[in-house]
Amino acid sequence: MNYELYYWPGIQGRGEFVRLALEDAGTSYRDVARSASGFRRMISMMERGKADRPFAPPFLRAGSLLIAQTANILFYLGPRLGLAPKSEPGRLRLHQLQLTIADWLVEAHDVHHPLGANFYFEQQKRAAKRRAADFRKNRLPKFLGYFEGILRQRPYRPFNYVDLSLFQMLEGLRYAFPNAMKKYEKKHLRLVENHDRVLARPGIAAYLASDRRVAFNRQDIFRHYPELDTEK
Ligand SMILES: N[C@@H](CCC(=O)N[C@@H](CS)C(=O)NCC(=O)O)C(=O)O
Repeated sequence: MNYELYYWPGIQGRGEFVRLALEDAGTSYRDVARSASGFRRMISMMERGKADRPFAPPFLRAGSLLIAQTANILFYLGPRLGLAPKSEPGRLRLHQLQLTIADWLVEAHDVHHPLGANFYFEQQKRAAKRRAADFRKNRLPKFLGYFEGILRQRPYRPFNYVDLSLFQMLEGLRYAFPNAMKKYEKKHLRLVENHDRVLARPGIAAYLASDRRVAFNRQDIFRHYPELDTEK
């Protein structure tokens, strides 16, 4: 299958959750919008007046299928890449976890843009500080604790795309909230262990060392603003 991934160039964003699955499996794919002509194609695919046009990237072209929504793309790719069970209960279970990760990701984003994505960070800094304090104190440990518990209950489960996404969540959270994460990681050792296990996978190690892995930056979903990672 010739997979074509469509996602904004210059950031990891939600595209990264799909990229990690493709890279881990060693599947060849094209990151279409990283070329100027591919970028224009991505925009035109969203603008066309077709009922099945995607609302937003990432989306994946797989033969005649055009699949949008990160969790939906992984639901499709999982069994094909050997990163999900083939049984319906197993697939639904993973999909449920992936959708919970999607919720978590939105909250991590909304810390720096609590009023809305169309306002600059500087225009919503005060609200962002309040939101960040609540995120660090309540929401972050709640999500971490939930997934720590999941990993603890099923230590010998087959490796899957949720493990890759949890790796990415830790990567992003460590970048955005280094102080908070330093504290929390001590209590969430299964998540740290999962992160290290993913790092050691050959496909992922090769990907992270390549120029295909874009560095985190302040255009991305995870952003580091020191004032959002401090008690004061
Ligand atoms: N729930 C969707 C969200 C897609 C999404 O919000 N994509 C962002 C980039 S990461 C975007 O381009 N949004 C444009 C918009 O919302 O107008 C998913 O998980 O794929």
